[in-house]
Amino acid sequence: MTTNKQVLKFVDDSIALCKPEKVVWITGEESQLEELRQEALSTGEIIKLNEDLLPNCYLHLSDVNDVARVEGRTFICCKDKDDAGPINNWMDPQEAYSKVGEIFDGSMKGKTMYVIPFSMGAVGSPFSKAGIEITDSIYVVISMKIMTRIGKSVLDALGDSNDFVRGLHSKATLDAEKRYILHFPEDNTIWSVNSGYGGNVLLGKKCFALRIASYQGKNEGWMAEHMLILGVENPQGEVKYIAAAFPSACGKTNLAMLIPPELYQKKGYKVWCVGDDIAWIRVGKDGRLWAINPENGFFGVAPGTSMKSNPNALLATKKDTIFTNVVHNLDNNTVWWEGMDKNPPKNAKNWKGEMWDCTSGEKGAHPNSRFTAPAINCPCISSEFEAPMGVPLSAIVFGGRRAKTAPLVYQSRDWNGGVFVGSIMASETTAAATGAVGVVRRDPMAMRPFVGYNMADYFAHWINMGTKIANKPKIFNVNWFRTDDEGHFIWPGFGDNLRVLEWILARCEDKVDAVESPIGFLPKAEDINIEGLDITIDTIKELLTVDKANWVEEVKGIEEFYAQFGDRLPKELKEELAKLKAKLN
Ligand code: OXD
Ligand code: MN
Repeated sequence: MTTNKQVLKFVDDSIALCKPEKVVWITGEESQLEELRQEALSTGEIIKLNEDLLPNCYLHLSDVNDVARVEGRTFICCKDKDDAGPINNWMDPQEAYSKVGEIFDGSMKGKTMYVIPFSMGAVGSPFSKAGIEITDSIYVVISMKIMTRIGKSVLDALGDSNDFVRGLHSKATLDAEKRYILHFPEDNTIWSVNSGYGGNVLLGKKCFALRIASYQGKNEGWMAEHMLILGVENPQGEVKYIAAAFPSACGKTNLAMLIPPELYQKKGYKVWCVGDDIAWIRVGKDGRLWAINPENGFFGVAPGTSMKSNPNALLATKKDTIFTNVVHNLDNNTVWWEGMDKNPPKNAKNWKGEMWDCTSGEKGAHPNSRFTAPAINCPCISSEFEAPMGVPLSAIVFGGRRAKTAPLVYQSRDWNGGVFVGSIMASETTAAATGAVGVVRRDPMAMRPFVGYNMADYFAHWINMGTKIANKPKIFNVNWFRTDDEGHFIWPGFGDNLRVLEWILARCEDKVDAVESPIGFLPKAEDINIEGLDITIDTIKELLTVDKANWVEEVKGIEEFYAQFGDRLPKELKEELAKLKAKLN
């Protein structure tokens, strides 16, 4: 399929190591994919769902010990330990190749090796990058078909270039003790073994598009970020784009596919989804930042997705979708999960494949069960989804789950102030889960598990990018999760978040004033539109308060977090922290 010598060498080396019985190059043709689906059906790796209700949809159940990303077994393997930094797990590359090479050795004996050429970003776009994933899993092949662009056209676009990521995956024996997700940023290489879970094995996603790409971006002058991208269309038909970073379980997919409140719909507002998880961002010729979504599909968390919470996501899963670890409704051969509706199926199997009694109190779907759905299925997918140069960003938004500290929205004073805001991002665990409200996990730019190098250098890269952008987007922080004294969310969230985005875009266009606070610019309460909402302006005032005592505590947490980076922390962030402290005094 190619004469690219480096590609051929990578495949030959992988064959020599894994010793498969057979090698199949994935061409991207539907007939080949259909053959593979048939084979996976015959072995039980996937189950065909009701063709009338869920055409071309499949159910896959993973091993019960293999249901999530494994941060503890995820490593950055670069020569110098300091280049991985204090947040990442580090392994010496030689040690990693040798130790994990032993696990790969012969791991595909008697099995077929699939060679998947894939592109992150539209094939041929100057923003895009190619990868080759080698795997022994048909589930990976058919999932990569949804999540990326695959096949011969990728190799044709790559030509003789050596600029591709080498991804090697084997399920091996699924031994959790020997599970490793290794990244060799200096070699453009990813090794993943003993897992079949999407986040560990769909190597285009977290491994390439975030960990390896963040390292490439630092060296090549662009950014790989854990961000959704959405477009807000106003009644005049103008679309402005926002990229937003939130840690897991803070509603990225919901925001990306937001349904405007009725009032806004009537006025003519629309929201378009460009991406729900990853953004690759470059400086355009016009001096603005331009972003693409390098992915081709959504790997979304199923539980909680409903016609109420996110109809666009649910509708995206109605065809051509693979469901993993959800409930199998045996009466009509469809799927179900907690939070889909109030009618759990009576005759059903749970995510472990056991008969499930919906009255037992046990969950039927795994909390991290997923749908893998093509982006083009989404009713609100942006017309610019495939645009080779992406979309221009008006605003960058950071956010987390904070009960008290962060106001509903605030704007940073400038770019470096915005980098500071991103660097101090944090999310709180909930009382229900831990028994203690306010256990803060620092998750800068929502990239804690995904920066492929030293996070201090990642901060420096952000600062440095600021010097290259003539027309900088404005940077904001939002918090949909402020609670009252009884622990109830104050802000309605979901579609009503558009009211906050409206203020953000008005700020970007200098159409609205703001008030100074120690942490940045706050909206005037009357500038957040509450028309049609069941809350008063006093509630908005409450949502916008910045409690000094809370922030003095917050500063202590930031200082502690920053301390681990030592001298590598950019002086600009130390200055921003000093400014904040001064303003709080
Ligand atoms: C994640 C995901 O874990 O997107 O962040 O799956
Ligand atoms: Mn994610």
